[in-house]
Amino acid sequence: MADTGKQYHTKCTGPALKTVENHVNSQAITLYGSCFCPFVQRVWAAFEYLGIPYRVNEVDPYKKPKELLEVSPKGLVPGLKLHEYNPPRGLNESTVILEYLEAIADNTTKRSLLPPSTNPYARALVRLQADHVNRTLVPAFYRFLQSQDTDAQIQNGKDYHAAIEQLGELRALKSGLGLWVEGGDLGLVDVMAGPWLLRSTSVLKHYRGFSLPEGQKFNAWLERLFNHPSFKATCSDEQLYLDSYERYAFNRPNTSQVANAINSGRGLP
Ligand SMILES: N[C@@H](CCC(=O)N[C@@H](CS)C(=O)NCC(=O)O)C(=O)O
Repeated sequence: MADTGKQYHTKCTGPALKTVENHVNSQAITLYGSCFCPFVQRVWAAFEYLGIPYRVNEVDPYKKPKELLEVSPKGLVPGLKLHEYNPPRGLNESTVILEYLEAIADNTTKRSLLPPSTNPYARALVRLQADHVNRTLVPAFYRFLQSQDTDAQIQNGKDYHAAIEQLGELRALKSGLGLWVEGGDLGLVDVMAGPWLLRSTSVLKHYRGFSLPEGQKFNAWLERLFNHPSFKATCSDEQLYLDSYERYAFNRPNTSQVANAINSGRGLP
C-alpha cells in the first residue's frame, strides 16, 4: 500500500453533518471541533446525550485560527467558548470538558454518564476504566497506526489488542452502567473509548488489517455503542476517517502534536 497523499477532511459527512446543520444557532456554549477528531467526538456525544444546548463550529486545528486559540491555548480541539461570561471564557481538554458537562447536566437536565453519586465505588470503577483508556488504549492506537516496520506493527498491534481486552476485563468488575450492560444506556467509558473503537473498525482495519477482539458480549457492546443515537449523531461516513488518517498510517512528518509525541516517546498533548 502506498501513501496517496490524502488530506484530512475539514467538514463532517453523514449523520454528523446533519447534527452540525442542526446546531448552527447561537447558544450559551460553542463547541469548536473537527470532523475526524476522536477527542472531539467524546465531548460531542456527551453534549448530545446530556441534552445540553450547544452550537458547533468546525475549525481546522492545524491552521490554529484565532477563535480556537482563544479557548484552547495549544490550539487543540475540542475547545469550548462559554458565552455566559462577559467577556466569554474558554475551556479545553476532552476529559475536563466531560466533567464540566456532567456538572452542567447535574444542575439542569439531570442526565448523567456516571453511576449515581450514591454509589461512589461504582463511579470510581468507571473512572478507573476511563483512566485506562487515556493512559494505555489511546497511545497504543497511535503507536500501532504510526509504526512503519513490520515487526513494530505486529508488536504494537498486539499491545493495542491487549489494551482493548483489558478494558473488557475491567468492565467485568460489574461497574453496572454503560452500554456494556444489556439494557444499559450510554456511559462515560462508552464515550471515552468509543471514538477509537470506531476508528479501529475502519482506519486500523484498512491500514493495518486489524480486527477487534471477538466475543458475543464484546460484539453486542460495540453494536449498541455504534448504533446509540447520541454516538451515531457524531459519526461521519467511513471514507472521511480513511482519508483523514492516511497521514498517520504513513507517519508523515509533522502530522500532528499527537503524532509527534508518539514518535518522540513523549506523553500525548
Ligand atoms: N488532550 C487533548 C487532545 C486533543 C487533540 O490532540 N486534538 C487534535 C485533533 S484529533 C488536535 O487538535 N490537533 C492539532 C495539532 O496537533 O496541532 C484532549 O483530550 O482534548
